[in-house]
Amino acid sequence: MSQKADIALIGLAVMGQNLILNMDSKGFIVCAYNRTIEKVTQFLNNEAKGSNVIGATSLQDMVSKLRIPRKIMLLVKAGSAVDEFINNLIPLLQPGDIIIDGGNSEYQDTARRCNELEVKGLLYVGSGVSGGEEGARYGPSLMPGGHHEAWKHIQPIFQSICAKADNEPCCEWVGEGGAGHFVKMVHNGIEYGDMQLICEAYDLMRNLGLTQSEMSKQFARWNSEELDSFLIEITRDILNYKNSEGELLLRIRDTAGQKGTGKWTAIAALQYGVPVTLIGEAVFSRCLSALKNERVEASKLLKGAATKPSVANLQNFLNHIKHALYCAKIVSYAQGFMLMREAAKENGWNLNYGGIALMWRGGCIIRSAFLGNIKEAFTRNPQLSNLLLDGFFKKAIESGQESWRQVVSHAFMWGIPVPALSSALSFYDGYRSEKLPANLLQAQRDFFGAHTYELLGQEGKFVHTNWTGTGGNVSASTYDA
Ligand code: 2AM
Repeated sequence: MSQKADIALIGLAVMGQNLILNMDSKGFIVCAYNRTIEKVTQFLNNEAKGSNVIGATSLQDMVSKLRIPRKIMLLVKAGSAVDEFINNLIPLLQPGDIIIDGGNSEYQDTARRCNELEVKGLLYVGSGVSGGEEGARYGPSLMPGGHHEAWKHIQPIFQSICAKADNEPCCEWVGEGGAGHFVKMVHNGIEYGDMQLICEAYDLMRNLGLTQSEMSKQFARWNSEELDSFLIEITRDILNYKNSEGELLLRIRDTAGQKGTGKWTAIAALQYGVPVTLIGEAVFSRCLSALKNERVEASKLLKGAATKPSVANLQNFLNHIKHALYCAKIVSYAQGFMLMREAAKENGWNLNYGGIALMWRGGCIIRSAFLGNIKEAFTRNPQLSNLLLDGFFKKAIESGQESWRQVVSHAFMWGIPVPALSSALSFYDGYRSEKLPANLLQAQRDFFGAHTYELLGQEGKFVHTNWTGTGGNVSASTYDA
């Protein structure tokens, strides 16, 4: 009888194949399976040729080839395919066996599956996997959550195959239920935000007349400073990329889709009531970009600003753009962590925020030096309520905010859209405001709908005023006009 496999992996699309090869290269024996069985043979005869990977011809065959407790990882399309596999696996498994979903599942689905499998005595893990094809093969960022009992069984595999940053694994246990997939969702939302910020910086620079090669040089410089990150690095290379027809970027259509986890992050932000404005703007910017035909028509009809983009000292302004990008990025991450904190409170997750920063520090799309700074902030103060209050980031915004304000106000005067840079600045100004105009809002609500308001110094006591003298004195507690 040949050696039993350490883990099975179902789903031989690009992520699944690369994760298998990664596990194999770390000395684990992996059993590969796929709905379309021919793909197993194809994989064994090609990509996995010469490896220790074994194949399975059916789920029964796969289950029989696994060590106990069995560990089965799904990398199939999120949604019903995951439920189908789980349902087919249940009768084949024993209590204590572990099913892991490494796809981009919605965190509520993961929480539900955890509950369903718990009843059957099975352990369930929903794990975020980030880093794309390359990450999956050589070291992804992994964000596992679900039944904690499963962690000790999968930890050796997960922490061996994941990326390492500063010699530490970019994979830690995240929390109960859907916590792992929630954190992955926020990661993707932050990725949307980072990309939008970079696009806005690019838009400003091209409007100021910089060539692609000049912009590439700027990104190269920023990549050697505090903005050092994978997304800045690839932007540098994209701007430099030429094929036989010249610069490729110039010929790419300016429309983007937004159907994935970025949108879910914005939805979660609204559901939890957390002002994650930058990611929201990043999603909406994609929606606006998709209205290409309407924009083309509108561009012929609607006039913009009278002032043409130009600056007296270009080098100075480019430096302002860098600071604006950096300050807005701090706000975006602060907002993302605010969302995780609120979700943790509501779902009873004990999230380790420094650990999350470390998981994102390497392997994934948002990997950056900046996440090292966030990790350090949470090491300095594990109870840190908001990143903006950490000494390092507070100082960074103090030194960059004049530049940030210059950039946003110039962009407005020039008529260049900077929704992420500007909404982040408005958030910053709102967050640091002792007084916001919501007193007027409360008065308006009470005026037209008798919704009541609180008086300063009498918090918790709700009163109603008959503002016009003609309405009644009765307040409305349920009516929402
Ligand atoms: P396939 O090769 O048989 O299509 C990514 O699409 C992966 O998810 C592939 O391994 C694919 O299997 C699998 N997949 C997609 N939809 C599925 C479904 N409804 N049931 C099972 N596997 C599915």
